[in-house]
Amino acid sequence: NNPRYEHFLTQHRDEPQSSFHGRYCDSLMSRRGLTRPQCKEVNTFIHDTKRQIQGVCAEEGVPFGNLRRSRQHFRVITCTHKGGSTRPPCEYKENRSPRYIVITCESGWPVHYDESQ
Ligand code: T3P
Repeated sequence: NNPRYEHFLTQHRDEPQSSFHGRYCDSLMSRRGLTRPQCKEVNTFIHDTKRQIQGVCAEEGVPFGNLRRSRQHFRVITCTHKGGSTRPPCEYKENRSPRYIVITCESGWPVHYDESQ
């Protein structure tokens, strides 16, 4: 229905959390097409239901400038490119601490991930 929302889910939702035997970011960033033609620098994956994520655009979120910040922590993994070559294969470090998510909503649909806090 909403292509920007579908794109958001492809880039930012991984539920249930994939298991890649220790190479979570390197594997999932590649599988989701985020390492071609260049290694994307930073990308966060949210481990939760579509309903919970979309809720941030409604009562589960609060205004944060023009964006929405979640009221509660989400289980997220943020992948940050380790540096070196920007060409694949891409190596990432992982931050697994639960954090607030900050997103852009469009007509009640998440369409852009801004940051985690
Ligand atoms: P996109 O707009 O494709 O969702 O900010 C630039 C990109 O980095 C943006 O991509 C979102 C992504 N990003 C994360 O996914 N997590 C983060 O914590 C930060 C800072 C950026």
